[in-house]
Amino acid sequence: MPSRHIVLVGAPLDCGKARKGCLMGPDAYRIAGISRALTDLGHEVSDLGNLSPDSNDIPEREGLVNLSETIGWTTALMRTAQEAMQQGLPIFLGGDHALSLGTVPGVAAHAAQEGRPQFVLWLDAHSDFNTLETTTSGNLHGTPLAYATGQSGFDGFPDLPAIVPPGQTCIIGLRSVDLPERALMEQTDVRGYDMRAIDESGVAALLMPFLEDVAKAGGALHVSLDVDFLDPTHAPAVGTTVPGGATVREAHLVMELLCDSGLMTSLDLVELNPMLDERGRTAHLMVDLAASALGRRIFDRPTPRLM
Ligand code: B3U
Ligand code: MN
Ligand code: MN
Repeated sequence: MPSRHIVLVGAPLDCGKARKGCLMGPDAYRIAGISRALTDLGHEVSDLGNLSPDSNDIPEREGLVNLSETIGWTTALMRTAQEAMQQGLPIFLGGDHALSLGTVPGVAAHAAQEGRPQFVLWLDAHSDFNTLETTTSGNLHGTPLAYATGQSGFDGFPDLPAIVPPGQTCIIGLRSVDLPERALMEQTDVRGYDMRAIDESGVAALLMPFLEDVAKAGGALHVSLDVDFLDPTHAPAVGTTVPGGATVREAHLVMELLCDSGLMTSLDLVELNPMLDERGRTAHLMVDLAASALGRRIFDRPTPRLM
């Protein structure tokens, strides 16, 4: 893969749910050696350090967890994501998945300026397709994909600088979806693949048609990797473990195919809770996956045609 300028952006946000610990995520990735892993692959790496949320006077709303702080992170991350896209390929080090309320609209705004369609690959046990109206937990880390695709029900959040059309998103790894978010998803043409689909056809057969669509459209591709995409036996450091997730190899294959495609333009690493880790193994696995997406491999060889 050609050498890239990779911009690390620490976003220690922990407001998207009640259980604390994700704020230590960015430092865990640094200690697990993310910069070194990427410079060893020939990339130039800049670390912008850790961001803080904007302040605002938005009142809290009953039934929603940390609304004001989440909106403060959203506005800060939208701005920073758009700026970081001008410098290179940003990797947003979370932080819980509420981070993507800011990163996805921010990168999409940059793509719109360049006249390119923005695509999003969501690797997650959950669809994160709740709105402020449908969420029963009140946890806003369960909402970013609905927000970024322009669903209604986000009163108080900033107007989107650019909407990602649902048909330009693909979710892989699903095994926990609430009924109202499923109903909302089904009204759209978002592509959602559950674990059964991976079992039946293999992850490559699900991913490749999506990547071909991105390539044909000349699109930008944002990848949002939630730790719980992985099976908790391999990645225990996450608050919401759901058994039956992706294996280490399935996750690496996704990253290797992304690398071969040359299409990825930005990446979120989210939901790592170092308090729940075992000797740093989840942080190291996430760093290894990022390295696979950016060129780490045993042999150089062409991607076989899968269809
Ligand atoms: N859909 C549920 C559960 C959930 C979503 N994302 C995570 N958990 N990590 C909710 O609370 O919205
Ligand atoms: Mn998620
Ligand atoms: Mn999840």
